[in-house]
Amino acid sequence: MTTMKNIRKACSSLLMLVVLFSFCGLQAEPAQSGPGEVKVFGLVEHPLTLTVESLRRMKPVEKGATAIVCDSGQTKQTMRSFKGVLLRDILDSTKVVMPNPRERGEYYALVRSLDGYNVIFTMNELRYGVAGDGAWLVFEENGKPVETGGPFVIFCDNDRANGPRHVKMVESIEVSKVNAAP
Ligand SMILES: Nc1nc2c(c(=O)[nH]1)N[C@H]1C(S)=C(S)[C@@H](COP(=O)(O)O)O[C@H]1N2
Ligand SMILES: [Mo]
Repeated sequence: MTTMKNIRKACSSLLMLVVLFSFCGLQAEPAQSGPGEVKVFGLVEHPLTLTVESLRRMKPVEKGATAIVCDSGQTKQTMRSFKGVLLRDILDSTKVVMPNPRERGEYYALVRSLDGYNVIFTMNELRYGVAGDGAWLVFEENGKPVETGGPFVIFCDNDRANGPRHVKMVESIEVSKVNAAP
């Protein structure tokens, strides 16, 4: 009888642990990306640690001549080509946890850089707007590893002025939700 009790006790502790760990999966673990890595974390089922190698396996797209233009109108950088993966596809592959679809407009991805130049993209603009087709995590420019602000940059190639949302030295991408008042 006591053994049965013990087994039952052990089972329920194990269950508690499993529940605890599955919740931990949804916690915003600190983004300690190593060099050559971009951590994708936050409100996602499958956090990712992206590298050039893992991005290559995600069917990257190569695009042609592009200029980075500041909102002053000044051209900051030109490239003959770049290669990257859509931010939307990266986020979709992490399975963003969104239990209430009515709150979909409150979710965003915060792109952080090593020097603290950070940019948010909302999940709605990526899923339903033109930024979804233009926001790239770029790992190659002119057929080579990214030189200016590499190894990873994110920018939105169809922004009217694409300098402000051009993030160099990308460190991490955190999926989060605003604290909207009820
Ligand atoms: N990490 C990081 N990315 C950044 C910036 C920055 O200061 N740090 N400046 C932004 C701005 S305002 C523009 S216009 C473009 C080009 O900046 P540049 O003047 O450094 O070439 O990069 C953007 N990305
Ligand atoms: Mo700028």
